[in-house]
Amino acid sequence: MKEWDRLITVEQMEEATAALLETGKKVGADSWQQRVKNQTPHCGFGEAGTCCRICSMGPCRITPKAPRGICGCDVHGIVARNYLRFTAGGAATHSDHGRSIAHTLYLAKEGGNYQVKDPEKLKRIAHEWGVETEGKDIYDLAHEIAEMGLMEYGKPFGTQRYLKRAPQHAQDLWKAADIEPRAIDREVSQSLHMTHMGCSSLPEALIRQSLRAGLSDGWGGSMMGTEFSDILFGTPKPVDTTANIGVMEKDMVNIIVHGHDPSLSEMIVYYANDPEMIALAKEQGAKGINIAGVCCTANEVAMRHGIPMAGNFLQQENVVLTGACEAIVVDVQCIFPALGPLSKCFHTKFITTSPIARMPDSDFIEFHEENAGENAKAIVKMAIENFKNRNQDLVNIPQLKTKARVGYSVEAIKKCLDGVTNSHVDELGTLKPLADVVKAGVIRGAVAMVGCNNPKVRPDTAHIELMKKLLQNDIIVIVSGCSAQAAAKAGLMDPDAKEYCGEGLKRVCELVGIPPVLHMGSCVDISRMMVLAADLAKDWGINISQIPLCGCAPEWMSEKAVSIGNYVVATGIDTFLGVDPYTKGSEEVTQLLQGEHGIKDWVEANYTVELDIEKLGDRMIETIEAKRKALGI
Ligand code: MSK
Repeated sequence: MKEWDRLITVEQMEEATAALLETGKKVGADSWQQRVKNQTPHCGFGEAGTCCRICSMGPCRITPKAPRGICGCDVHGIVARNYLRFTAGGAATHSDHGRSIAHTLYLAKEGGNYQVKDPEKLKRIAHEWGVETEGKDIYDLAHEIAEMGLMEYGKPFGTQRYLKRAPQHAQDLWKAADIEPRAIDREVSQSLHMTHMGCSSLPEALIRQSLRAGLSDGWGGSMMGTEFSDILFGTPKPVDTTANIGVMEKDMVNIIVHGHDPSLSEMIVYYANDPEMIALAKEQGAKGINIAGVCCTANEVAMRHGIPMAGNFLQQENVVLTGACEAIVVDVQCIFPALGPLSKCFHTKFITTSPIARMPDSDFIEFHEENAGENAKAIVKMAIENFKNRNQDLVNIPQLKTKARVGYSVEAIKKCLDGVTNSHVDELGTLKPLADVVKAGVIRGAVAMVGCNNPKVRPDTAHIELMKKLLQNDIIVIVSGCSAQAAAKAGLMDPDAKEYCGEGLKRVCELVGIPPVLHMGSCVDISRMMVLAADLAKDWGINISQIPLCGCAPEWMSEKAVSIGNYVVATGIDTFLGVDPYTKGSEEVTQLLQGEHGIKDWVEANYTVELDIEKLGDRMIETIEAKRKALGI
């Protein structure tokens, strides 16, 4: 086994961050590292999920001396209600992102700001939804499908259309457990209703609704976001890019795109390539324009355009601290309000664009589908004109940069497999060759690693160390969100990283020409992983819960991650968390989520929460091996 000699280590990244924080000190900047200190220790009631502030009689905090809130709700009801509200926040957020993409698709037109880039995918979805495509103008079809997608949010009857993509067995389980998601907004709304004062306090009912709200996200809103983004901006295919803070360019205008919705970032990328804008940048003394991404926007633009990935969640302040960021342009989700005051310590323009994410100390340029081109151009121009305001004394770009191959949509994975085995069955391909190598034990299984950074975990360590451990054990890793960027920043998405794998996985990587960590996109793209698991189960002829596959979020922090966890588990995939979801205050809720006879009885999967990362990895490997044994392989 090779040493991990070519990887960028967490220590190197920390060293770079320390140097950047020194620059920050010079200009009086605040930092998340300092704010964590200010906020520690955290409130024990909050951490255990045992504080209730849903009505104004409290807040009520549960202790042995005060075992019930003023309304009489016990600790289990309080913890379960908090958990459902956590889920609802995440489901609403992802799904609203999906809704906004559906609106963009509805407004797509020939020659307009937004156009249909993948008409084949549009037609496939139309067929899936029983819509006639023959002789229809592609934009008429796009509008029809977009409207049908939008109706999924509020339809009065029926369940989510995409559920039919799951194997029949999963659909039957959802029906039997009464967790089939209906209209997306209804599940979010019902979750808030159930948790209102004087409604549900029965943990089992609240956890059931948590799974249903999660499913409305993963097999509803998020899937809509992913599929419609592919129609509009192209279905990702493998593309080479670079990652880590060293992708910032000293002599260029650096524009950072951050957030989630590709409707914004796609336009910024387009105008940054405009010859008129490049000429303007040169006039201002720059060598050109460099766009780089942070958080999930980085994933979106990397996998469609090979745009470099500057970093993940806890690296967002670092890009400003380089002193070389002309503008950080954001849309929604995971944006630190701290960027406002921080940008004021430098020449950086902090540009907010969405009425959903308004922040102090920012320049607000509202972005609509109708004015997207005009506004993107104005933003790029603003960044270029800001180049001259850079204080060269503050510029420090740590030279950390890796190579990464990204863009493994389900379609791309099937295509890669098809290229090797010639097993082409139809235009959608098959995952049978993947099932075969798992059956043969060449690959032992797979882990879908997702989620954020969280200062409760040494940033990126859990992602990177777990990935290394899994690869050495011939377990392939599929990633999305900030986990994907942790891998890219370290160098694990470089096809050469196959050298670090066990012999079996290394052979597969060589044969198929893939890196051992496969980039599947942003947070909403975890829906791609659900489709992958569903298709693999169908092609293999087993249930999803039987596949040697785990979900893992070792450094998660957001409400969206809880919603994701719920739909991954509800899909039949055992899920491993490195951060507790504020449920440890209730033995009953802990048993429901993590025990042998809670959600496991409904959906054949459950959670494991393990804060020791080494043990978390061991537990995943044990689970994968146990599933193999149960299959007799
Ligand atoms: S951006 S939700 S910090 S993965 Fe999707 Fe990263 Fe987590 Fe946000």
